[in-house]
Amino acid sequence: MSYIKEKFKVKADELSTEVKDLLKNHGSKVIGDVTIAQAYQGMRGITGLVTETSLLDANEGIRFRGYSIPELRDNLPKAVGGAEPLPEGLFYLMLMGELPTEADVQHLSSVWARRSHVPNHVFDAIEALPITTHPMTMFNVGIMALQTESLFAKAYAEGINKKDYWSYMYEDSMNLIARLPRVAAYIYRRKYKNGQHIQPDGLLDWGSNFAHMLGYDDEGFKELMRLYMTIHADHEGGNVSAHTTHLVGSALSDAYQSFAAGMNGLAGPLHGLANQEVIRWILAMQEELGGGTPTKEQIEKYVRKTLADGKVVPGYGHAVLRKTDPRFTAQMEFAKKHLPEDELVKIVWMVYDVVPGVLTELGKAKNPWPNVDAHSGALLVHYGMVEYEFYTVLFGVSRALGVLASLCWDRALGLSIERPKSVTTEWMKNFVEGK
Ligand code: NMX
Ligand code: MLT
Repeated sequence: MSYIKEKFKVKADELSTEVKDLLKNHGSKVIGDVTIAQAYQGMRGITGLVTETSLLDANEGIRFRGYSIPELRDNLPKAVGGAEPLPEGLFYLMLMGELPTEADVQHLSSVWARRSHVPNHVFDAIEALPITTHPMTMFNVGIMALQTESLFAKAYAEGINKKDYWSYMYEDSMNLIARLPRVAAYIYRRKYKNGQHIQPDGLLDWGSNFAHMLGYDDEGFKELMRLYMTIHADHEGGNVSAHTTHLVGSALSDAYQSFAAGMNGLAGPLHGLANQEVIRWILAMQEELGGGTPTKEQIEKYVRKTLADGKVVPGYGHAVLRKTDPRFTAQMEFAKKHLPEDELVKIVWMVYDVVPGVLTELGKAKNPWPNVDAHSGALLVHYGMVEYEFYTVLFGVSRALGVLASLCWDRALGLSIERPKSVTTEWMKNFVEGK
């Protein structure tokens, strides 16, 4: 057993004992009430899930195992000559609950490089789809085709003790994380670069190898990928992709099936697809205005038109956050350092000056501030990745780090199949009338 797996097992056994004690001594303590509004309106604010990897504060934003994004940028190991955290380090932190050493991160880089082989039938499955297929659909077909490799599914079919589920989930999760960049890069090169594929470079770290296979060997893009893969990885357990992965996993579906389910959620425009929508929205605005950089007045007019047309302003608002997303701020800082004169980035910043005021004035959106998706596309366009339909696949590769670390914990803690109670509107009416 690898030393990381052994260490995880020790930590998991410790936490399992604590959870058993919690349940035995305090299992019936009430942690919240549920209102009728919450039942109809997306269960907002209901505390009903346990996710170890990260925790979201409405005003401060995400903390991964207690570390904010600025703290991660300071404290996680970096590539030689680089300034952004290596995503391997974030995965280690989420899995283990403690910061990795440089050696831990190097170990993970080489383990993932060794496990990154993708069987040919996965590429064949992607090739069978029309070239016009959305990259997120190709991504999910690729993930589902990889399911043939699930060690958990094989072991379960042969009959294993439930005490060992975690071990197979761990192996599947590590293999899937190792393979995803290759699948994603294959999709990108197939759809946008005439199928001219680029072989992996096993000596690179996970993020920069991904950049390399996509066809971007520029050091700036590699740094962006490391930052991107780190900040999109997790957003506590209730967001659609994390919750779906956990929910499907609770049925003992394997890592491939559970993650694919989560990715179908990420593909929705109110969730991860918003990052493509932001760039599409800005390009449409530019086109309508005849190109170039719009003025703030023109942006405001376009925002009001978007709202009047019954559409959302992509990249703004959030179900939980009530301030500017620190993931937006991290990307803004990256842009200020690496590409302060970029025209599209400047438009993103002008939009930031305008949209919160308009949304606040209209008073409907509970959070007028930008989320992570408001900035990411402009950075990618700067380095030449203009194919915005692909952006959510990048988000998905990153999100694997958080949701798969969580699935390892779900199995290690032996969490139950998820099955909340539902009621009908008839039931609600009777309840209100005291029947
Ligand atoms: N533009 C226009 N209207 C908005 C926006 C926005 N950006 N954000 C919220 N509203 C509306 C919302 O549609 C709702 O209207 P109605 O009552 O007619 O249904 C009203 O304001 C109240 O919504 P909230 O309670 O503030 O937001 P909710 O928690 O329901 O939804 C989002 C959160 C993120 C889905 C919503 O803010 C939104 O649609 N934003 C734009 C899409 C986006 O950027 N999504 C990405 C989120 C981050 N991610 O990657 O997942
Ligand atoms: C996420 O990263 O998952 C999004 O910000 C959505 C959320 O947290 O609900």
